[in-house]
Amino acid sequence: MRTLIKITRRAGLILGIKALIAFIISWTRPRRALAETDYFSGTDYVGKTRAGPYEKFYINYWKPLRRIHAETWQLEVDGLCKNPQSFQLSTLLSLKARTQESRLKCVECWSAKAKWSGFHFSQLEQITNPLPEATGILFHCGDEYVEYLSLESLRHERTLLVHHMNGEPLSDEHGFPLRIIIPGKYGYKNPKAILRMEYVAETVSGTWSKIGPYSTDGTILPGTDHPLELGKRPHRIPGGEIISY
Ligand SMILES: Nc1nc2c(c(=O)[nH]1)N[C@H]1C(S)=C(S)[C@@H](COP(=O)(O)O)O[C@H]1N2
Ligand SMILES: [Mo]
Repeated sequence: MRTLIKITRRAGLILGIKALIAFIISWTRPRRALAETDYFSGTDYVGKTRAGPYEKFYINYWKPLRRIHAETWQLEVDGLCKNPQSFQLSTLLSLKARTQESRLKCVECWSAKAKWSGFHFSQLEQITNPLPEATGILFHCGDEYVEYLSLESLRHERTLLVHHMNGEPLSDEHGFPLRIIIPGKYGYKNPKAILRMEYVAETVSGTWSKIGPYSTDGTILPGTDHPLELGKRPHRIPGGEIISY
């Protein structure tokens, strides 16, 4: 009888220890996952602004953006690809880079020019290897902005994944740590503060083309532009990338 009590006690103790271990694992797991995806500083926001130093290059954020921490941020590339990857900023900064000048043209009339430095999408594509059914990428941004670009437009020679603007790392306002610059398309097709690039099989209407009467494709149309650094004087544009001023 005594040995039986001893045995059940021991079994009880083992069970108790096992339950405790399971509890500790379940408690630490979600916390670890949370730490991995918490890119933000938590309290300090960047909003939409057109005043002061931003008079010559407006800032557009759909929702206030919590500032992104360089140390915890990783670019997630996943979805329909053979080799989903997380990239640290230092890895992206070590990719072969290029600098080009181009004008960012917002569909709401204004435009502004800058020198952008970054790398071509083909370098990420070679590593992540999209599946044949992938047609484009859905960009998920820090302010919950979502935008889609076809693989064809991402492969365009002028498209850049940008980390520097005018020789400085991107400011939080202009999309730190990584944004797209695609000069032939309106600003809304140039997502900023990118967190995740998801290979998808279908064209998706992004945040802006859902809010306003704007095309999903976003190619700049013939019309009138009001460049900020040229006193907003009206300039006729033929459509596509603005190259004449
Ligand atoms: N994450 C994010 N990216 C974004 C936007 C936004 O609201 N959120 N606005 C877009 C629009 S409409 C424009 S015109 C450009 C403006 O870029 P800028 O703020 O660097 O001038 O950012 C684009 N990228
Ligand atoms: Mo815009």
